[in-house]
Amino acid sequence: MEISHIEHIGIAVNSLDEAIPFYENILGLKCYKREEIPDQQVKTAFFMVGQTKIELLEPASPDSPVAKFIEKRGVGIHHIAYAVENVDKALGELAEKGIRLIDKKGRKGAEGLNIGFLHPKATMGVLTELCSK
Ligand code: CMX
Repeated sequence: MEISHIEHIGIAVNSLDEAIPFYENILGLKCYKREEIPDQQVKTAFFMVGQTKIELLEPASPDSPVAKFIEKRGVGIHHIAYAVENVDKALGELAEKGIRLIDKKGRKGAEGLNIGFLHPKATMGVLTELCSK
């Protein structure tokens, strides 16, 4: 598996409407897209920083994994996503190495990317995502 760059950093927030003005007016970044991902119960907002994105995540329902995360740990960095050539292949290689995975196969994430999560227990507590186009 070869990682080319950090594709995005996911940050859990209570409200996109409240968080976006900080990123735009204080950090000077531009929110280029908002997207809801119904099967993961999150609403997202994206900012480009070089070749890496900041992805704000607002829970779309009280049962959302992001709502559970905020309840347990508060708002803040939720996950780091690395870009790879082929998520399914990378997940297969990790499974062969005995790494605990959340997703055995890629699924559809934001921006039409194929994504898969590694279990935070296998990654020293950092929820880690792999993505490919
Ligand atoms: N960082 C670190 N640890 C985390 C974590 C996070 N973001 N989220 C959960 N955990 C920990 C939990 O605290 C829990 O630990 P304990 O067993 O010690 O209590 C453990 O991981 C399992 O968590 P869980 O919520 O009980 O497990 P689930 O299998 O239900 O969910 C997870 C796992 C991480 C995939 C889910 O909580 C999640 O966050 N899904 C991702 C949602 C998301 O971000 N979607 C948007 C993606 C869009 C995109 O990037 O394209």
